[in-house]
Amino acid sequence: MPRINEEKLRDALKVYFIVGSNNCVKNPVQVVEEAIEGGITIFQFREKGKDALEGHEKYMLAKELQAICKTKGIPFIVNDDIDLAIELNADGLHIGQEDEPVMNIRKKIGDKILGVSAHSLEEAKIAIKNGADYLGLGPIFPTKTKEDAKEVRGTTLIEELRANGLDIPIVGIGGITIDNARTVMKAGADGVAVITAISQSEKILETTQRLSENVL
Ligand code: TZP
Ligand code: MG
Repeated sequence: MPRINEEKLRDALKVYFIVGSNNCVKNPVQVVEEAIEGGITIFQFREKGKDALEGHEKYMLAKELQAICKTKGIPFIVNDDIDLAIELNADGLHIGQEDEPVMNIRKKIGDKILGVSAHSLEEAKIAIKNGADYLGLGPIFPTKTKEDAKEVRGTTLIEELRANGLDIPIVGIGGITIDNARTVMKAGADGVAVITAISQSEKILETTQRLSENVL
């Protein structure tokens, strides 16, 4: 399979739901099913932090969520865990600046979708040069989900990248909700990545529908 077409990826990134079992109030399988029903366009398995599953349990949940995504045609991306992404033959991998260099990862995963978190114009340029398919920029707004999150930047970095002619697909992340999603899109993002807004919602389906309406 060749690398994903940029325009196809841009479309897929619009409503990017990220979750791990420890972000959910309900059963994560049910959460993901409802989110898909509500209109998410891409999914990331991020089993990380306090109370995260490990080993076989992590693998089994990933496999189950991947199967659900597959039947609904939703790309399944794995956060950080390159071995898991390869073992499951996931659609892609998302890495941060503290992970292995982008160039090495690109060699290991071949044509899978590769997302990279970046926090400056310089990091963005390096990630693009070394094979990133899309960038995650954030935290845009305050978030409680990521303990080691960098300083809140608002939409300034998205704007800076676009002003410098970088047209790589971009998702904003961090504290994004139904109410502020449009601001992120207007700044030049192709999509919004959310954990809490969907996973902690009492009405996941409805929340996801409303979020989609604000970004599509
Ligand atoms: N990276 C930057 S902020 C963040 C990650 C993984 C957490 C996003 O979670 P939430 O709950 O949507 O703010
Ligand atoms: Mg990481």
